[in-house]
Amino acid sequence: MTLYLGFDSSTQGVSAIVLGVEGDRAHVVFQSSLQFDDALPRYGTRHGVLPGDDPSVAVSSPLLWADALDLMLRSIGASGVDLRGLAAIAGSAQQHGSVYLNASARSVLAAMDPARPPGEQLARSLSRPVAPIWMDSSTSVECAELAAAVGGNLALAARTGSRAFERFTGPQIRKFFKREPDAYAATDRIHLVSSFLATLLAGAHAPIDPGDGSGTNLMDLSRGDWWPRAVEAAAPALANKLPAIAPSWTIAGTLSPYWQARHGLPAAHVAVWSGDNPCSLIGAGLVREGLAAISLGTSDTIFGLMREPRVDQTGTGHVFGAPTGGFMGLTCFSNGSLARERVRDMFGLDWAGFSRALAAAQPGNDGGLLLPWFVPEITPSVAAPGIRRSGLEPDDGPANVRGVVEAQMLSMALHSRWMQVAFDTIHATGGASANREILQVTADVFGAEVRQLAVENSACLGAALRARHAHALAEGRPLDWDTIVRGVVEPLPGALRPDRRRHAMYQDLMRAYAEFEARALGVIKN
Ligand code: XUL
Repeated sequence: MTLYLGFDSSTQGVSAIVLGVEGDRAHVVFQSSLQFDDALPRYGTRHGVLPGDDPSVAVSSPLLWADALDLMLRSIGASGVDLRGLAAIAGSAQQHGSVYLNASARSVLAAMDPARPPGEQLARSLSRPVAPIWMDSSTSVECAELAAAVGGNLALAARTGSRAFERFTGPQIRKFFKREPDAYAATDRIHLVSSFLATLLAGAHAPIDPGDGSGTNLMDLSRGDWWPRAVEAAAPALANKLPAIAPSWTIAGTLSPYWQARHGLPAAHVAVWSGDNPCSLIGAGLVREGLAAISLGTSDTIFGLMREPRVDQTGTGHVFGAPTGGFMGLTCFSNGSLARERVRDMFGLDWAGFSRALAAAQPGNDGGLLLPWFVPEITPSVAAPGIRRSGLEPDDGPANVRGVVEAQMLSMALHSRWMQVAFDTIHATGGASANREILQVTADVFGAEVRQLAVENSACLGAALRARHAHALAEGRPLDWDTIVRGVVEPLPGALRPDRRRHAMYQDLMRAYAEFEARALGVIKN
């Protein structure tokens, strides 16, 4: 059996999935996760973040990520999976985070002692002991500076796929250069979390893929390469410090002698790593345009493949490179489960009661609408939260339950229009995707078939599938993406089909919702 290993180094922990392929059949033979705080308490993280005084700052430790990978490899070995058949490894990582290495990294990586864990050996190669991560929001000034230097946020979004965002790597690098110019000058290479971990496995500097490169505000989306104007605006001499950008299926190298000796592993291919969102695209089976995924979790997200790099003119959506080539659109909503829970609790319901209440109200709520902004919203941008109702009684349980679900689906459909993709099929993931009443509203609003996906960690699975894809290509036996996902990413039986009449009704309601939203945002004056 040929094995492919996918890692996912996320905010709070690391996961691994081993895919076994025999003939043309592929299946998961190993799956496990560990939490950074529990597995490596000596780093002192809380939920994967180092404690600090400033709530806008979020940093973690690259050495922790390295040691966690090591622990995970040990636990795969201990599980009895025979890794001698390992052909390739790829990975997924939290996006935007950055790792700062000095010039010693090359020699240190090449001469690591297999008797010792990686973290302590790498420590002297860091020019910055901590890595800012995606939860950091301390760079508003640098965002404004970067946007101004390239002709404004619309110009930045048109070229890189996103307006300037605090968590994106370009503004983060700029802040580091401004605050710690000496440490910046001593930095030889700036990696993303993804390319840092690929570098560690290959024992030599690995490239960044376009999926994660597009999370920096520095990459020219359509060329899949750095945009010199943004790179120059971010910090001096930055072009010399950034790794190359290479297609997602590039083989960065083979597993270094360190890992081979330490865990008894073969000289497997190391494919370039990518961000967790691009990897999820593959792990959710979105390998053609027209398929979208909706993830209903703490926050709700909609994403899908786009052949062309269309950009959200309102500045809330993102375009990332897709691991299949092409692009992916992604829009995130902060009032996801949280908003559903607030309405559930308002009426003293459990989830079964929530479903019954949803079914008890008429689809469309007789034109009644609700804006579900219990906390500040990302899409559309709402800084001062507060729910609003139109034509809905505040004490009518079923109408409010339906109101929040319809608002979320109408908002998702409205704010993903910029992708200009007619979604015919939606794969639903995340906690609330178990609720078929909610998914029926999704199907009716989008006019698309909705299928529940049972995959637990689509980013990690996507990484394992990417390892197989990259390896097949490198061996001169390329496999198309349909073949890669077939039999591994299969939705559960029982798709929810849209009702034509209700879909037409929701098309009208969406216009009313858009107007209600615009009024609340002050875009249309009352
Ligand atoms: C995407 C983002 C998050 C992280 C989480 O822009 O910031 O989804 O990738 O790991």
